[in-house]
Amino acid sequence: MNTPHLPVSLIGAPTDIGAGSRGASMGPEALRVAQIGPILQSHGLEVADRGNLAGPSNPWLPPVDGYRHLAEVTAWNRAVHDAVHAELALGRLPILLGGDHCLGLGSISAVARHCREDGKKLRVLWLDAHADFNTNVLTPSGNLHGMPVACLCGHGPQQLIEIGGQVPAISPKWVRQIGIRSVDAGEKRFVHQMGLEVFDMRFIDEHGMRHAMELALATLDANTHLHVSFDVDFLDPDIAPGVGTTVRGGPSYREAQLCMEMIADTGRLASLDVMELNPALDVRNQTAELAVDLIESLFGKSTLMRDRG
Ligand code: HAR
Ligand code: MN
Ligand code: MN
Ligand code: MN
Repeated sequence: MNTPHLPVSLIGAPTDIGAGSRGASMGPEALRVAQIGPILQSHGLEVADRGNLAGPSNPWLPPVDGYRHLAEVTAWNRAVHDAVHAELALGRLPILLGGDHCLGLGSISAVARHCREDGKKLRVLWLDAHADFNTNVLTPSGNLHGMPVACLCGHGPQQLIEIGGQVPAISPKWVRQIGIRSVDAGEKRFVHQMGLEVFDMRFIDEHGMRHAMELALATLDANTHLHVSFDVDFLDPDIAPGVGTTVRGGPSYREAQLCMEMIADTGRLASLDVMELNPALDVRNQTAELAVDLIESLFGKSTLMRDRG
């Protein structure tokens, strides 16, 4: 560890309420089986596992007005918001163990609220194959895990967009998306219209992960709270098969490590989501183990070459 870190709190959110396939509800336990807590402790971090949040079960119903399970998604996101905000208020670094990515809404709206209270600037890094910027009109599926970024920016159902106490919870200017390679047609127009900064796989192919991350991390200062929302489908499915919506052509193991290492180097990481891990689709928990390996790098486990006094 190069920089001392805030004490960490693990918060499990065992649900697949916003997803198009079942199984992300088992994500928190798979991350624990992969030793997320003890491994972070082995690097000198103080880690408290708060256990799992509770919420409604998945009724597996079709969309209504372009949303699947809106009432249940709202209940889960309120629980996530309250839990994440409580840890931040204690001066701790929350790690949300998903669960599907609809819960990024509750998590980041809590982070945004905390930043307003603390007078901090917020930067959100959204590591994902998908932009998650759909609305009920644009969505091809009705699955709310495809909509959290739009909801955070104020575009979504009232009961979701107001969870953090202010609408919109965040400005699109605070977001950097990395690894994007699957965006629906209407969603793509909306991403451009709202001016989201996207480092898609084409950009990473042409300019490299290093340059993408230099730009995504530019202009951070000592007063910036850095939030990472890590959708495990960010990774190439050859190395990370255990997700519900694989998209080929994602970052390699080394590209993903570099991404995490460059975030660690900023010393600004203050909250984290680990989302969309689906153990029902994994092979011998390898995707959970890979996620934990990358999280170690995110917290500053560095290679020998970089370990300078
Ligand atoms: N864009 C598609 C939709 O809205 C698929 C979204 C999949 N999202 C996630 N999270 N897996 O990134 O249905
Ligand atoms: Mn604080
Ligand atoms: Mn996502
Ligand atoms: Mn995704």
